[in-house]
Amino acid sequence: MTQPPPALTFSVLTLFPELLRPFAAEALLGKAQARGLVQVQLRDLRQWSGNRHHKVDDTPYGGGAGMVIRVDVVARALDALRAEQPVDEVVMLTPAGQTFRQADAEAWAAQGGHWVILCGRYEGFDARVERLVTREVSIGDFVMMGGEAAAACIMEAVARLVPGVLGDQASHEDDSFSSGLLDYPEYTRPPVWEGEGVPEVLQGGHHGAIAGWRRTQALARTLERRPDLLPTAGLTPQDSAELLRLGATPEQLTGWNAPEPPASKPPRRKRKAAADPV
Ligand code: JD8
Repeated sequence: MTQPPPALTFSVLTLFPELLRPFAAEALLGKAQARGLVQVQLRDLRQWSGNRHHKVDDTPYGGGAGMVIRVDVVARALDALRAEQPVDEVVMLTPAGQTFRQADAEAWAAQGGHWVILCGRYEGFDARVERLVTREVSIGDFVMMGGEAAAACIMEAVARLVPGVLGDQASHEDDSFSSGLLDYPEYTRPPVWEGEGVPEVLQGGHHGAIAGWRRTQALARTLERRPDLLPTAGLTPQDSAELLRLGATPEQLTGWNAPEPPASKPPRRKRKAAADPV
């Protein structure tokens, strides 16, 4: 029997493939690859340096600290990957990118195909690399030393949503951020620990009562910790009534007074086709 190709392939271009090797091999990603659902290829950018010293960076024009990764090196690497296998998306990881969210993980997993992820180091890439990519992504408003840790986060978030990767498909329907709310609290044995018991309702086996308690807990925790999520959480009229009872203001449910969320439609670049010669 011939196997279908993986639904999703990540080719990670990095100066430190060994940083990501154990991550790609372990747990979720390892199993998904073993089952042929997802593929992770780690590719050393130095392979395309074009010089015997494997040097891929140079000093910044205009001066300043640090080094910048050369655009010609990245272009050669992408050409080589394309010659092996058609590429659908090229993602540059950068603190200046659009923030990666659960909605993006869902969209990338549904789209599938071959995704190249560019991980920079040092001061990042020559600005002209922007012409070679379809997306620029950040994982959040904090500064890291390079893109590898961000690539690990993104690959894990996307791979678990590829059909068949998670054993229980229902289990990501109640994920926080998919439901739009934070998760309700979970408990396991022992039933009492250091004087703190497990809520009685969870030990009663009344499934309706348990579902109602969990929804209330998810609403209360979201109101307490992440009220910014409420306006887009897809609240039912019953949820809204419950939140008002929990002390939410009507403004917190509609967000009319909240700061603007970041733009949800990022500029999305597809590589421009070469102009036809006349
Ligand atoms: C890629 C180089 C380091 C970038 C000076 C120190 C993502 N959420 C995120 N935070 N940081 C990154 C990230 C940082 C990177 C590179 C991603 C490549 N650096 C830099 C510019 C300024 N430093 C990130 N995704």
